Amino acid sequence: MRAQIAYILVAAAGTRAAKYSIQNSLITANQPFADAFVSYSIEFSSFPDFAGNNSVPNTYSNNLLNNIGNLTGTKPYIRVGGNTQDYALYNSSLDYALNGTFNYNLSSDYPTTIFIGPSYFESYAQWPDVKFSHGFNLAKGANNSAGWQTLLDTVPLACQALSHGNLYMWEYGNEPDLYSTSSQGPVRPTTWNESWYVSQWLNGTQQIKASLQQSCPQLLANGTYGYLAPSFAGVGNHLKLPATWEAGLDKDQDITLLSTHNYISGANVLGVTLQGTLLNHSITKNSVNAHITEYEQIFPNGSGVPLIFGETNSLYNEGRPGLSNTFGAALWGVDFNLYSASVGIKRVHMHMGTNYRYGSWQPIETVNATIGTKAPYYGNIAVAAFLGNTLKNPVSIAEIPLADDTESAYAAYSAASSELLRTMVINMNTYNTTLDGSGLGEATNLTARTVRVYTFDVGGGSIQPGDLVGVQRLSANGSDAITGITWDGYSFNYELDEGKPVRLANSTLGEYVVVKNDSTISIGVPDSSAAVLNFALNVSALVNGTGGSW
Ligand SMILES: *[C@@H]1O[C@H](CO)[C@@H](O)[C@H](O)[C@H]1NC(C)=O
Ligand SMILES: *[C@@H]1O[C@H](CO)[C@@H](O)[C@H](O)[C@H]1NC(C)=O
Ligand SMILES: *[C@@H]1O[C@H](CO)[C@@H](O)[C@H](O)[C@H]1NC(C)=O
Ligand SMILES: *[C@@H]1O[C@H](CO)[C@@H](O)[C@H](O)[C@H]1NC(C)=O
Ligand SMILES: *[C@@H]1O[C@H](CO)[C@@H](O)[C@H](O)[C@H]1NC(C)=O
Ligand SMILES: *[C@@H]1O[C@H](CO)[C@@H](O)[C@H](O)[C@H]1NC(C)=O
Ligand SMILES: *[C@@H]1O[C@H](CO)[C@@H](O)[C@H](O)[C@H]1NC(C)=O
Ligand SMILES: *[C@@H]1O[C@H](CO)[C@@H](O)[C@H](O)[C@H]1NC(C)=O
Ligand SMILES: *[C@@H]1O[C@H](CO)[C@@H](O)[C@H](O)[C@H]1NC(C)=O
Ligand SMILES: *[C@@H]1O[C@H](CO)[C@@H](O)[C@H](O)[C@H]1NC(C)=O
Ligand SMILES: *[C@@H]1O[C@H](CO)[C@@H](O)[C@H](O)[C@H]1NC(C)=O
Ligand SMILES: CC(=O)N[C@H]1CO[C@H](CO)[C@@H](O)[C@@H]1O
Repeated sequence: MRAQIAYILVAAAGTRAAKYSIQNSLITANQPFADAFVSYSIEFSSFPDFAGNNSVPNTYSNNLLNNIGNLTGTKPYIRVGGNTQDYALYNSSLDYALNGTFNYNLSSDYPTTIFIGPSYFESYAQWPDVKFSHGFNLAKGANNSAGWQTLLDTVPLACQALSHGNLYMWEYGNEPDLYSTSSQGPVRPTTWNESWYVSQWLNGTQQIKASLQQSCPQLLANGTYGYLAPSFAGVGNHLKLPATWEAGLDKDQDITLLSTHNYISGANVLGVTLQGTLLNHSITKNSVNAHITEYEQIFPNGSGVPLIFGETNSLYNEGRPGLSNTFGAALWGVDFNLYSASVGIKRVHMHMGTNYRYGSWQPIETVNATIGTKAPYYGNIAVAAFLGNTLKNPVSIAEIPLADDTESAYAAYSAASSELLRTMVINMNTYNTTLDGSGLGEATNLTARTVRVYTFDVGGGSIQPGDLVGVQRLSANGSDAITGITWDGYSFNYELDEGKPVRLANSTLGEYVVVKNDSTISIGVPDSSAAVLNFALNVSALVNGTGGSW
């Protein structure tokens, strides 16, 4: 699982006295999946909004997925699930996709009483070349006859919808570690424990398999059958992952991916701030590392069922406006995803739903939010571009340790040749440009924006003094910006070309730096922005204006 890379890099902050030296040590790098590291999780009740149906497909969402596919070689895999998968019952007479009823005492963001009709499954046909997991209802499925009947009724519908080479995996139950404690209402008594969960999970998944044998036997062939599980909400809840594994969760050897969920903190937790909570590298590391520590309790050698984040984002309870929807959250997303890759998380599904504050995009117009590409999406694009086309050239990602919590850096190496492909610096010092960081209006008392200079020693490999190295930037006016964000001069806004890439005329084209005689390379990175040194980019094409990085 771990590959050691013999590259030596020295990163020094040119504007400050601190010198980051990791000379004479090996960088530990990890290789994420070559397919779809950048993936999404879509709230079960919002899936029809995101994907559309046979009469009204959501082509805007598809354009945004194509952008990532064009960068990495694989469109994101979509996990359809979340809290609402465990509320959904099937109604064969319903002539539209989903009848959701809100109980504002429980949540104002998603319905907690849900019926789905046959047309719900049309949504799986709207995005070419995308693989999906479908989340079955365990909370009700293993609890009452209507729930069990829903399982029997929907396996044939889901498997037919996912019989076109578009099945990613199955899922049975969302965050069952919280079933007896859920703030949206407990669905199991306090005696709920690991072995009880395992017996219900095994019973239900055995039924799913039996139903597939009846309805879609081809989906039991050649390794297509498997689960992402147990989809626990986090580390240290009422049910524990190691004890669940010990209790025989994988007795049938059908768990293909060990899926766990993560949020850094909560939308309504007191004291949460952009700089103190999200744009803090140690907090991000600790949050991710807890899962690695837990995983190693099950697989001490780090090799076993691969570990993924099946659902994750910044702040649970759907994010907080002014934090989760800002450019700062996009920078957090880059740090979170690349750190995860560097410690062995194989794939990351960023969660979203209609009107969610942390969503990468809003798929339809509602009274609560305008349709459009949101700041976090630009972070997803930056991660995709940093990994590059991993189908053609799989990469290993290493964290380059820096001194401060407000900055981080990563290196991407070719997994095959160990050649250094790209380096990214994320400068997470906040910088406000709106009125008191509100996201609205313009600040009247702008201070100068600090540019920090980072120097890397790139000697010892194929990179030579005099080489031109392409620079790509993730930029916005400030960490509080919620619009006007660009990656490498491109906008993916809905208003411009329905989410397709549009190079802004006023953006810098073809920025590059030159490797110095001492084999170092320096790059200035403004506060609240990220920059990629792309050693694999054809800079002369850019300089001549004959090419673009897209
Ligand atoms: C991106 O990929 C899609 C689907 O493969 C393709 O139709 C589209 O032309 C590509 N767009 C760009 C800008 O490369
Ligand atoms: C099922 O759908 C039909 C048609 O819309 C409706 O009349 C019926 O009340 C629904 N049943 C439930 C349990 O919601
Ligand atoms: C398809 O989507 C449109 C737009 O959301 C909606 O009006 C229509 O009812 C949907 N059709 C079905 C069969 O769900
Ligand atoms: C939608 O669900 C609500 C709540 O269960 C129910 O009262 C209503 O009849 C349902 N509507 C349809 C068309 O099924
Ligand atoms: C919400 O809570 C209020 C106050 O406890 C209660 O009166 C009301 O019936 C609840 N609503 C629902 C839908 O449960
Ligand atoms: C599986 O669960 C269903 C529904 O709760 C139940 O009817 C059935 O007896 C269970 N089967 C086993 C083997 O426990
Ligand atoms: C069903 O849910 C109820 C309410 O939480 C609980 O008391 C009961 O034990 C559950 N039964 C099963 C089989 O999960
Ligand atoms: C969405 O808008 C409706 C209507 O204004 C409002 O009742 C509801 O609380 C809003 N939801 C959220 C999550 O803000
Ligand atoms: C502008 O100055 C005021 C008064 O000193 C201060 O309260 C506010 O936070 C400042 N705004 C920004 C964006 O720095
Ligand atoms: C930016 O604005 C936010 C919200 O008002 C504030 O908490 C933060 O301290 C400000 N940051 C800077 C660097 O001024
Ligand atoms: C660059 O162009 C875009 C799109 O036309 C515009 O929204 C933005 O304000 C411009 N930026 C600057 C710095 O002029
Ligand atoms: C992923 C894969 O190879 N799927 C194939 C499994 O086998 C069936 C038929 O047996 C094929 O249709 C699938 O394409």
